[in-house]
Amino acid sequence: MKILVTGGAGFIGSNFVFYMMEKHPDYDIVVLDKLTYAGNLETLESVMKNPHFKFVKADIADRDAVFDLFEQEKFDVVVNFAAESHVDRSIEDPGLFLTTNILGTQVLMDACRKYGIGRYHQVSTDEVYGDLPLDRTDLFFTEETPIHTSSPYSASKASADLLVQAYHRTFGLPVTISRCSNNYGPYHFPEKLIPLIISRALADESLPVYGTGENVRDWLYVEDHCAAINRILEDGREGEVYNIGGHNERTNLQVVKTILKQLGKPESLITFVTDRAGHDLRYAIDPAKMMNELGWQPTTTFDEGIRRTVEWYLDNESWWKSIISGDYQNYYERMYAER
Ligand code: NAD
Ligand code: TDX
Repeated sequence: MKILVTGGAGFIGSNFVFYMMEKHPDYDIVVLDKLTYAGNLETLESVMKNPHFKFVKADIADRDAVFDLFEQEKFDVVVNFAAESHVDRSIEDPGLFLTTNILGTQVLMDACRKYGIGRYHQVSTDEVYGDLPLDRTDLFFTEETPIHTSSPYSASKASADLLVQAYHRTFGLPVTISRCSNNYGPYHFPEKLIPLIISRALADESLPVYGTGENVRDWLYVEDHCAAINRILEDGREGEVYNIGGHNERTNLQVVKTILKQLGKPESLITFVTDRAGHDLRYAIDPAKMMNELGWQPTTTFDEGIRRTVEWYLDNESWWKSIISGDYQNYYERMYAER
């Protein structure tokens, strides 16, 4: 079995590589990653020398590079994590989100059509469903909830999902799509809420909370997301969408206060700042299909997951400090300049 993991130098992609290499040590895994600001090759250092692992630096929207790789490697499965993933950046500059998230997806699927594939899996997000009201805690996103996007990021992810479904219907491409809630855990880039709060609190810096901090996110420990994708690859039905989430809803303020408590830092660090434009109020996933059809269950509670995550950031200061200082961006040149 040979799997192409795009975006494997990012947060969830790298955790997926580690999960799969442990679960299926005989699988061959090729990571294709452009190493944007969000990709960090140091994250993959522990698997770099494994004979079942290979890293390729390329852009999923670069048709020639992608087609060359498919011709050489003959993949059985593609899992597409590669994306511009930060909502705030999509508000600053939407263009790159459209190129990578939509056109990049098209290039990968065109390569699958030309060279053949057992399964193309698109890693999507619950943000394609828009948001739910704060005062209707009885409502959840199901796979039938209409697409209704808020940010350029979510619009680009939803566009890609529609294209994936069109390639299934029109060309018979064997696809699956997963839509997961907010992930957290090791190797999360420190621009996102949880790692941003941990790293800034450790430096006794102010903690920016958007608006009133009452917006709700549904948090899932990253390893549970990886396990769910593995189950979809094993037994998921072609053409289907699977929602992934673990019923761990928290307001942003609750999340920030939980982290401060664990770190023994004062709540006076919290600073309310101007709200995000178009800020989604509440995300909440109904994961019944994953559970009933594929027998998947999340295994990490929020309390346990956040404890492990904070510990990981305490134990791996060099990883996130080199990101904050910008040093990690020279890593590829340092490692590969002579090769
Ligand atoms: P991330 O930003 O940490 O990583 C993205 C990776 O993709 C990086 O390694 C980056 O270098 C790479 N990349 C970006 N553009 C590329 C391109 N044009 N060609 C090749 N590689 C490129 O993102 P993440 O949080 O790990 O998210 C991974 C996927 O999961 C994304 O598709 C995202 O939409 C989805 N998702 C994320 C979450 C979450 O909470 N983080 C939740 C649900 C779904
Ligand atoms: O400084 C901050 N202060 C703040 O209050 C940041 C960075 C965020 N927030 C709020 C905005 C959100 O309500 O915290 C919440 C979480 O924000 P992000 O970490 O930026 O995540 P979110 O916008 O919810 O999107 C994430 O989950 C879905 C990922 O980044 C997406 O890639 C994924 O699809």
